[in-house]
Amino acid sequence: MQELPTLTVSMIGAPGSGKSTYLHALYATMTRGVGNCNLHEVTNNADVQILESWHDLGQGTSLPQTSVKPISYRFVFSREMNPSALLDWTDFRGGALHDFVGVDGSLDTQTLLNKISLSQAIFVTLDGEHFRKPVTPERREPLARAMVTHRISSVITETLTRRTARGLAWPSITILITKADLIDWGGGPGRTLTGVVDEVRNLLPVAFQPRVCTAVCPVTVGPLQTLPDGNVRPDGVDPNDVHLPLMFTMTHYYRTAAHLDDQHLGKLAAERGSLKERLAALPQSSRRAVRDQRLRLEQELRAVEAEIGHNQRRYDQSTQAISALAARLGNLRVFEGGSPARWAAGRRA
Ligand SMILES: Nc1nc2c(ncn2[C@@H]2O[C@H](COP(=O)(O)OP(=O)(O)OP(=O)(O)O)[C@@H](O)[C@H]2O)c(=O)[nH]1
Ligand SMILES: [Mg+2]
Repeated sequence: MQELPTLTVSMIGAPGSGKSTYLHALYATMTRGVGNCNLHEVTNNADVQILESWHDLGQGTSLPQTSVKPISYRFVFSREMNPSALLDWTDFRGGALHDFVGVDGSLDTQTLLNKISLSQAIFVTLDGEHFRKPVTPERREPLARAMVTHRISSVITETLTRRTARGLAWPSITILITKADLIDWGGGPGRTLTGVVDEVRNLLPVAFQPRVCTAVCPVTVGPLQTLPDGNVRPDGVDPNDVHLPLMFTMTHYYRTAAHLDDQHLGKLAAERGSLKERLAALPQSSRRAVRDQRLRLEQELRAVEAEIGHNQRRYDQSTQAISALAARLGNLRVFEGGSPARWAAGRRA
């Protein structure tokens, strides 16, 4: 397979908030494809395993709770059947988030923290169950504990600090309101997305601070009703909007890549300008030293022009991907530094 850029994706959220189920629904939806975009697992066995568990969920068998051994996936993201990125996606158990690190701590906690600091994308799952009623100031602290938002905040802060120190771009943050089927989104006494977003802002202010790019998206895998034996009622699977967080993640990824390419193209253009000036300033002489100097400068100029061509092609591909993906952000709310992102505004379906 051609060398693809790798995107590390981490998913964090309280135990039972729906991480594994969401991942299965996303995969099942994206293997069929949405808007010319697809996902597929690099390993055939893993592909079969996810789709079998997904099929079993539809028949009523719950997914097992994630164990202390995290499950890693390698998904290829393709657009118009052209593979464009490799997603290194690890499914951790929610408990790994609030366990301790250190000699007495759990191994998956250490792995989780390292993985997050390498991530270009962080998915946070907040259980929709908690947003059925407004998160009033009296309910906020108990709910923050249930959703582990203090711990999520400190993990995000640590990631941003570590990446700043290493001169790396910040990850996108996608806040999934899972189990959105449990929420009454109707008018009147029902909840509104704007109201829920305001509550999320109070619970996770770190995701709305300057320079952070965050999307909030309600998702549902279907009204999975848990039965007394721990399984779920069959035929409850009916995913909705599960692809949107991935569309946002990829849009943010291409925006970051395009920005870096744009900066690099600026530097290369300046270098080309200076090489051209130096060539023009060479005396019209056939002396060996001048001839050698001209040959050297011409060689450097050709190399810079080749690099400009390569960067420009990559920049054009990123901008094409951005306009195709950003048009599909549907019901997502995207924020940059806490304010609605202009590039994602007015595209709501
Ligand atoms: N109604 C409803 N229930 C859901 C949905 N997604 C997940 N669930 C239920 O939520 C429970 C927990 O789901 P998991 O996906 O195992 O949660 P998790 O975050 O991976 O849990 P840990 O691995 O223990 O951290 C299961 O009983 C699911 O059936 C949804 O969209 N709607
Ligand atoms: Mg899980």
